Amino acid sequence: MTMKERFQIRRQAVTLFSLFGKQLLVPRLIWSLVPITFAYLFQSPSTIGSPIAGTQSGASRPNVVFIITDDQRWDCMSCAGHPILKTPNLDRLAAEGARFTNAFVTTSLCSPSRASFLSGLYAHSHGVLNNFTDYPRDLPSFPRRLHEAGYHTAYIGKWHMGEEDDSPRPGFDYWVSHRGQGVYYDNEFNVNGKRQVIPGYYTHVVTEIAVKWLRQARPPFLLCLGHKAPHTPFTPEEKYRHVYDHIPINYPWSAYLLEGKPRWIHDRLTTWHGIYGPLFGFREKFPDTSAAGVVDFARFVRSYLATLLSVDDSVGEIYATLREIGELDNTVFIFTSDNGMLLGEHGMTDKRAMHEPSIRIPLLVRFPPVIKPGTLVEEMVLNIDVAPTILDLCGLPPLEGIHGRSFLPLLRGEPVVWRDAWYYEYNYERQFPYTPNVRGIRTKKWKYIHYPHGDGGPDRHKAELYDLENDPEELHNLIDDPRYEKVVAELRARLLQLQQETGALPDRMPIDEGIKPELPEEKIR
Ligand SMILES: [Ca+2]
Repeated sequence: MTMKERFQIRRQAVTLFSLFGKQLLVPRLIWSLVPITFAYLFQSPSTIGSPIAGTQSGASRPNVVFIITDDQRWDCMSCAGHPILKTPNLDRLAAEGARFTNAFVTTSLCSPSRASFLSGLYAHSHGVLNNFTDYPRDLPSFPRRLHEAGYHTAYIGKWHMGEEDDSPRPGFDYWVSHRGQGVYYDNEFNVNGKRQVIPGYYTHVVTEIAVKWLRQARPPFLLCLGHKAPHTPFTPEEKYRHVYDHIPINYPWSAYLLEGKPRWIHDRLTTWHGIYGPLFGFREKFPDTSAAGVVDFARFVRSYLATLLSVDDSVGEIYATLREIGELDNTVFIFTSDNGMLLGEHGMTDKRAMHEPSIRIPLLVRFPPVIKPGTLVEEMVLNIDVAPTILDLCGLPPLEGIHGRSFLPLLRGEPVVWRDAWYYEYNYERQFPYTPNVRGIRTKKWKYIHYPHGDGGPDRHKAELYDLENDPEELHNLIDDPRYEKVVAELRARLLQLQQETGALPDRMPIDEGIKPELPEEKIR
């Protein structure tokens, strides 16, 4: 029996079981026997009597490699058409698997998004609403579900939920991570409970640890690999430090076209998160609104891009290791990022806002038994969909009561009715007073964003409306145009409906204390 056939049998068994057993609480032992029983029922006559490889040990389930970068834009891969970057290893994943052209995060901020990836829940439900809150110890996650099903599990690299705690988290047999953001060189890691500084460049250090772990991992295994790159302060490794020095880089056009935009976007220009501000340390004298100041901005962008070359090398090493240990095609290989990054669009740096470069993420999935090479998925998928998809691919029961949805049918290329709208949320942070509270809805054609004050009263910032089909760069805010009143009313009603459906009401959020020029504390930058 081929891998693909075995996979289909398990899928059928699980689907059938879920029809009858969805509402039942089934002890884990019984659950583990059900797929075996159904698998026998669904075997072709020629295979009945021969053992199904690994059904008792779970060894026939696919492995999972989940690689997550930090702040990588959706277009920062050559397969996504980036004009400068060359990422042959990411391109190979896309060529041999699926690339999602419309993948988004429901909150464009590190910790809330990471918790959504793990749990399948919106931030208002998992409770990780800022970068200082840890993932709740009692909240189910896809790694824990895999661990409970017998997977050998590892978390290696940036975790970044909870600023102070680096101790091993539940659900992982092997743990190598650290507090907060970490540093690019000679980072201190907590290795299974013991702190040690590991010399070298972060991307390579975590890759080397991951490669070692993979060589001794017992299938089925789950490797979560969290990169620091390309997060600020962008620090390329030495060999790539000057690779883009010759590339001319300017402020994007949209930075000059702020007419019609809400006032807070103008106010942000000279802050920590604006193009005329300190650029995360790349500009010494600020604010600098002069044309000559673009020199600092160009260094900033080049450094960001160059950190991704090491990430691409890392993906190549993980790929080669999987092939070397004979597990490449039996591994669900996922590559993504926790959020995007504005590189000057609308005068913004950073993420948090609901504009496209912030909320879009790269998403690649390679798994030959299910996915045809070169698959392109255009439907709108979200970070909350990843956990249910992984469990679905592994033939495991879904996490209960989550918001995300398995996109396995999209990977298979099956016709399926998919979401046509989704809800976005971000809460104002006193530590980073450069973005208001954000609530919004995105459909294929429209995006409506508004900025509640947080006291339940009327909004104090202008809202935004974009026709994404005709204005994908979000240059023309249509909110003041009376021709779109009906569209806005419909989008507002749909937004409320989505909030109701995801349990986001009553909608609690901090009070917006305004956009401020002050810099964030050094240790949380
Ligand atoms: Ca991030």
